[in-house]
Amino acid sequence: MSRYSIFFLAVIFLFVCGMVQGQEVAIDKPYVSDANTVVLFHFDEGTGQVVKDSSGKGNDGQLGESDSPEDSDPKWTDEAKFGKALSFDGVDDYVLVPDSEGLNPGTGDFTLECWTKVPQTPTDGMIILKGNGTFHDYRLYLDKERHVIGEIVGENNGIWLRFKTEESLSSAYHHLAFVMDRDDAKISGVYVDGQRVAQRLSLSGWNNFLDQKGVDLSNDTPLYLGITPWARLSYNGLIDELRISKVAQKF
Ligand SMILES: [Ca+2]
Ligand SMILES: [Ca+2]
Ligand SMILES: [Ca+2]
Repeated sequence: MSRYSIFFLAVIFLFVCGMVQGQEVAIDKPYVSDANTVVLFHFDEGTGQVVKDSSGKGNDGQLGESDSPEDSDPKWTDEAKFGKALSFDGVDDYVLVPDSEGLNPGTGDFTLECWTKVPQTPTDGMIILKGNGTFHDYRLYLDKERHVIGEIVGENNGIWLRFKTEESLSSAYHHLAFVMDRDDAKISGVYVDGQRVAQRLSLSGWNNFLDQKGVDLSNDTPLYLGITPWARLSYNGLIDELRISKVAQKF
């Protein structure tokens, strides 16, 4: 094999490694869909009952309980990170995305991301959730002190893994991400504005981070944005640019 062939193969190898591990992604502009994107919302419609999935995977969402105007619809707003965004009232607003295979990461890596702006009054609530609270869920949410929490649930609701930031979120627009590299506790965690900030890893039912490896995070519930349906716990804040990817994203 010639030196050039070896060089060429090495370039291909590095390129493929990059694809598998995820390219570094920019957060200072609207997301662009790539091979790892399973759903992508720009929330730029500004009107109507549908949030359009720009990933090409057909995971469109609906405002509130039905496709009619109602109390549970979040409101369109110009107070966006890019273009338009959705405002959730902290009472009953949510977006529902029907279950699809692509929204289940299975045993693989994944990343949940969005931009959000919250009031400085105590607030908590779900931002991104797929699951029913009892098994194989993934979640990104805030607690009452505006700590950001990324969580997965195992075989039952007593088995879970949780990353929780130590700092409260300020009232500016922030980029949040929950990255799960199923093999690596140092890459996994909550990212704020592209930085893996100080946070605590808690486990219940698992003894260490790697115990969750191989657990299939698949369920048949819808994807919910802005609400914990069994508790009717609604998010109080603005959400813009939301993406789920089947890769541990790098920022
Ligand atoms: Ca509706
Ligand atoms: Ca409402
Ligand atoms: Ca937008």
